[in-house]
Amino acid sequence: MSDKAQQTAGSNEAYGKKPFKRSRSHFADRITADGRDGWPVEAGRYRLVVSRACPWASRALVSRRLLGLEDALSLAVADPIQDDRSWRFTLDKDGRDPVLGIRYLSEAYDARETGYPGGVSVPAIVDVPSGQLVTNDYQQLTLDLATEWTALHRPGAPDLYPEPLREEIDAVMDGIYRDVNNGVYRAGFASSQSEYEDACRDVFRRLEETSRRLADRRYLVGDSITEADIRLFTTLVRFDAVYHGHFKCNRWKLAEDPVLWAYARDLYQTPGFGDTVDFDHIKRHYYQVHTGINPTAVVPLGPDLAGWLTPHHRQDLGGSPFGAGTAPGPVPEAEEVPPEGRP
Ligand SMILES: N[C@@H](CCC(=O)N[C@@H](CS)C(=O)NCC(=O)O)C(=O)O
Repeated sequence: MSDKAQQTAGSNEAYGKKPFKRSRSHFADRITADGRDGWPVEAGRYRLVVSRACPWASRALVSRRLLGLEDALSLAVADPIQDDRSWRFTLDKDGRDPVLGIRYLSEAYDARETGYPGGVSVPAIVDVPSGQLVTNDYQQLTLDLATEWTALHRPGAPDLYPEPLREEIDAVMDGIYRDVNNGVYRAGFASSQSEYEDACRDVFRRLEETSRRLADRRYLVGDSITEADIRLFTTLVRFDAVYHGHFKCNRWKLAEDPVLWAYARDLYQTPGFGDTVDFDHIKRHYYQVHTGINPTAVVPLGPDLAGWLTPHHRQDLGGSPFGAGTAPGPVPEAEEVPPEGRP
């Protein structure tokens, strides 16, 4: 297996002699309003493929809900447990995605580039008419949903990446990406004591700094939800369920930091966030797929999820979740998270 494939994040091969290094997304075409990469924004043309286990894919799930893109950009949810051909559609009837007609996401990668040697990752956007993968660039994907797909946003959609705040949002996201979103992976897949300790320290140093920032402001930047909150949320919501135990980020639990725990609950209870989260998929994926760090593949029973629904009182800090906009409507019936994945 190539170095690149060995170090594909999230795969069971991600730990080895070398330090954990996240690979760059190989397919970085953008779907834009002007179609400059050959992929114009178009209602019904593309399919978003996610795993609800994956934090990077979950960003896209939240953005799509907040922006009301459910009808314009359809959704395929992969089985949280990959096999040796990676992400598969075994949750669907006959093990095939009903729109793309494929059994494995890799088929869309193959349709785009024969013999692509890298890993298959989610999130991915696939062009339905050709069956080709368009992008697996998780960093750009949500920014494009916010800024390029505006013609298809629902009325009242929030501005998740407002121009005047972009510099600050980017700076906040940069530190959170390095030390938190990716930091937990660096800790979890560390192959030496010192690599683990460095990563774990970075995780908690940044979380403590973020907790101080959020003590007297409801959201990370400005007075409303932005892309920065979405990116922090997808790691926080997994923290006690998988990162604390499985990835050994265990200096403290999220539920032990009053500020971050209330912040995460506030977002969880905001339409568009918690209604995309499947704790069952999250736990089974991490504990059963990464058998190098959990050889028995036993999935723990805890933590108790009931706390996610308790009052957070963050509204007392002011701010309004959607700015001048409104909350998204209900989750489409076909996309509801099953009871076993919810508190
Ligand atoms: N596209 C990026 C980030 C997305 C990512 O890491 N997704 C994970 C799931 S959380 C994935 O699909 N990994 C490939 C695998 O597990 O086979 C990458 O290749 O590193």
